[in-house]
Amino acid sequence: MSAKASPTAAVAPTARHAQPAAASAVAHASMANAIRALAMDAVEQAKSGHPGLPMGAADVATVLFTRFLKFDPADPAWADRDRFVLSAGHGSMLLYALLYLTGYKAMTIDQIKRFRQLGPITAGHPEYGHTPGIETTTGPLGQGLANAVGMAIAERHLAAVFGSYLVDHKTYVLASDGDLMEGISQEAIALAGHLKLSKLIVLFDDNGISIDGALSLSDSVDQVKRFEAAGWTASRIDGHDPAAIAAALEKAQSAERPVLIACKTTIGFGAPTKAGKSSAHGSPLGADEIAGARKALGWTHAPFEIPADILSSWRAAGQRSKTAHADWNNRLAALDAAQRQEFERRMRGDLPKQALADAVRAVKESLAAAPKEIATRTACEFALESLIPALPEMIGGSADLTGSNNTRTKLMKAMSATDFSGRFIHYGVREHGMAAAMNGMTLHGGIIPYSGTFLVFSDYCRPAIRLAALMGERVIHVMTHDSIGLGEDGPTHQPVEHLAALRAIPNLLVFRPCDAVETVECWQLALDARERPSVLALTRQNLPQLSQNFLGINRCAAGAYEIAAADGKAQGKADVSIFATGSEVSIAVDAKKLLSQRGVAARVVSVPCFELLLEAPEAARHAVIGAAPVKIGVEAAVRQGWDAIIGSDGTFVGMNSFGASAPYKELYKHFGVSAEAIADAALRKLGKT
Ligand SMILES: Cc1ncc(C[n+]2csc(CCOP(=O)(O)OP(=O)(O)O)c2C)c(N)n1
Repeated sequence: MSAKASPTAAVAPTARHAQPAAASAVAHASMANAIRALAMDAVEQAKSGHPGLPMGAADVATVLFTRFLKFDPADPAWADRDRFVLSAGHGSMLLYALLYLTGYKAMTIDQIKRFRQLGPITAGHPEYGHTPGIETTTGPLGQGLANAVGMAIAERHLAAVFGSYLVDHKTYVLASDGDLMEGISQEAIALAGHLKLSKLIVLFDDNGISIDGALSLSDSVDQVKRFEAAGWTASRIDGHDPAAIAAALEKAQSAERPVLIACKTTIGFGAPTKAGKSSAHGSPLGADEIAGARKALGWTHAPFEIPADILSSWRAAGQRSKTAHADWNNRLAALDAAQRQEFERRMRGDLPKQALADAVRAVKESLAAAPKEIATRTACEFALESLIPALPEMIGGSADLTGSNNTRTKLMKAMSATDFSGRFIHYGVREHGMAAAMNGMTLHGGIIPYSGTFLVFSDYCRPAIRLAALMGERVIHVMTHDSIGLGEDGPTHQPVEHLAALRAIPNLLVFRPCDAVETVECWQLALDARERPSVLALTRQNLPQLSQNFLGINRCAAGAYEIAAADGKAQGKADVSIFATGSEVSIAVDAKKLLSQRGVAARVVSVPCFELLLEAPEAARHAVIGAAPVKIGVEAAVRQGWDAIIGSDGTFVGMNSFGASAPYKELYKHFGVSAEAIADAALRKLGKT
């Protein structure tokens, strides 16, 4: 136990910005010990979990939740609540205990007793959407911190748009050594420092212990200096001294930069032999150790029993922001109806349906009137020119590839530390931090973020994309230079396995449009997918516009559709079905012509989205896949995943090695992704060569 720690220390007098502590005589230590007891007892009962962090961070959390955090357990979705992110998600019992103690209805003592079992809302790591009051799913270290940066950006942007009258809250993070060791943390803190996100406050659980033992085994970073170097205000305090915690939080309330408070704590605080050791990190303490901890903490109560006076003090803390919430409701109600409805619409995540439909229609009409032979990345910019004014909630960006990704339209202003109303974020070369910040923006609400990078760098942000899919979040990643078609940059920049790898993530939509019309249709589908993230894989090279007539319907919605019918054959009677995506669809159409010259009737199916096709009802799926004796898949990428469409006996024309550096037309020839190769493969299969 820390020398300065005192299990009976009382809360310091209320400071200037802090809201009053619960009106009770219960000492701070008893309230913090309630967290410790619940954590050690729940982990013991589950025979699994992490008691060390909740026991160590209990003092910090108690001061934050009883005196600073603006929240209302009766309305976990209150738009202007402070956000609290437990980035060190393995310490989930800290958060579950806080939710129970402060009175979130769904978090009953029974849920705590069934920690980590199948069914209850107390999963191993906190999950967004699974448990009311959980702001984000954490587990992979560093993600929560980067999510919080996105939440803080969202707050600043919405405050700039709607006024601090309506949007004025803080984002608090509890981060551990592991969070700060992960590379993503550097991207996140650099971006936050650059943007001077002054309402972001990180409480670092500075316990010097990780799983392998003392942090000194692997780390010697001075975190205070590191954060200061990134433009933060940083300080070090005793994380078991409630007065010091309150004073630091108090100071943070009026900071002009993001704030790091490194709170020196003892992991497993109170445990007689395991405190301060990695043995307290991630396993039950055991009956003897728990008995010893109860003694040291002066906690005489039975497991899961919180004495009425302590519980009622905690519940009172949960009521602290009632007035602030009621005042905010009144301010919202006093707004003029149009502004209120717009704010509420955005926070619900509803699209402006008519405006979106009109924007998509305008793009499609324009493309029908004057077809464009352009790259799909350019088509994306063309679509965005209409979408951005129609959907004010869209915030774009790029990881330092703005000119290549075409994600910034001419009218978009960049967001900066002095002007948060801008709708384009220069994320810097920080793909992982970008994707995680985007998750945070969506979780905050009121924003639909989209990004830009090269498809090959999806590897650099995959963990955040996976979490967006797990959480069911609408974030849209524009990923250009989507194949060997990028040409001379060579194999390091040419994605080959990335489409397959992204398609393997459940709940993610991977779009690969074949022309300008499909590009705007895919954008529409990505925006409509309220609970799914999307990737738009777009080309660097120009492509012909295959659909030249205006069609009101969105053909990509089916995931696949026949873009060129077999000559002279009834539907479903083709000799060959060629399935292709993106830039390979026009190549497939050329192959169909070659086959026609040889008397072979081939049809071409464009497959802009595997997931939508494979999720379609069986009859619809069978209708579009058809029963041609020869099925060929064409994609300048690996075959993995294609068997679901062409069958294991199907023929695949694509890549089975990395790319090479050359002008893209030569590369297509070199790797055999060509109309001739497709036609030859079909003829061979038909026995016609
Ligand atoms: C990306 C990632 N890598 C590894 C882990 C597994 N893991 C969980 S906690 C932890 C480190 C624990 O040290 P610290 O973050 O200081 O937490 P504390 O011991 O203080 O609870 C690790 C490696 C993880 N959750 N996420």
